[in-house]
Amino acid sequence: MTATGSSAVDEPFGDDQLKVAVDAFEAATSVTVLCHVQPDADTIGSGLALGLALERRGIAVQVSFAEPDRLPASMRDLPGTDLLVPADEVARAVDLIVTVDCGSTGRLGSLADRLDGADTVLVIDHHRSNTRFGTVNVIDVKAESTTAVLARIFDLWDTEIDRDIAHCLYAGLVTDTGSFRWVRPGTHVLAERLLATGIDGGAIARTLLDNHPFGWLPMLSTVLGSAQLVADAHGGDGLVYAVVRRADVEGLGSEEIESIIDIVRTATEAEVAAVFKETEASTRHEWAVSLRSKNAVDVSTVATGLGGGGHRFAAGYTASGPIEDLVASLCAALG
Ligand SMILES: [Mn+2]
Repeated sequence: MTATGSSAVDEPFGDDQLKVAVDAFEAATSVTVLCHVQPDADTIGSGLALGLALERRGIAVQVSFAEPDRLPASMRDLPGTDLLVPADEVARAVDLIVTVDCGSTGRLGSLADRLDGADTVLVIDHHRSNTRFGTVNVIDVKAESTTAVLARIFDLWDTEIDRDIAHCLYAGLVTDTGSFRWVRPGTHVLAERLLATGIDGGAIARTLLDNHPFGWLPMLSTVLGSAQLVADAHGGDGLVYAVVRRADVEGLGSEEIESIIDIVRTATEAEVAAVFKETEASTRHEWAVSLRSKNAVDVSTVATGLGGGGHRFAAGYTASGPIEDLVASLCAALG
């Protein structure tokens, strides 16, 4: 398998590297767009925006993700959700599979088996840890979101970013930038362009980010009560962590669980924040771990070393065992 279109981490990402995506779209008559498991608004926003663009060109397209069975509630208002198909209905053979916001084949879950049935696999992403598993890879590790990468591809492809597509792209941009906290030159230019289509940026952000059932509040009380500070972690820079057991979050959705890290990471005394989330297989003590850092630590490297991946300041991995052991492993990995 020959990979093309990859970029080294510190090289500027040019139109020539994006053009390979346009070439792949123009050569295809049937396309599957795959989003990652436990989808967030960047992977779904990317999947639906691309699905809408392909559909308008008359190209047969399915958009899907392996799990859970239903789209998280906060994303059900996004345009293009009629393009979503259940995982077991995803075609076995197509010209082109496009994965969006997926750093590795593991992020595809049970749908990873579809990769073998495609002539071309195009990986569009911005994760630093991306394993470049496509036959064509368009991975801009400096991009704010995968939707920001797609916006540039659409321009090269002469695809109009209308209100529906802008809504999907903005969904990924506003969430992956943490409501425009993590930005770079050009981020607000893209945001302005999307807003100028007439989308309601305030409503989109509120729906995706500031919208929790009442049960979120007592859950936070319990979970934040578990928070611990390891002041001497990473040479005294500090680690703060909290533990989320299944019982704490019963009846709540993924958006509620994923919001916890954004509160934990605000502790002034800690450079690194972790949230240990107990997964379904609780008897085996299995955990999904979210990591965040502020400045000095590249948690993408830390998470990759522990079997996961992500971005410089936001990453994750899975592990099993008692919490004390997981904290010890994490502290050892932080050095
Ligand atoms: Mn993303």
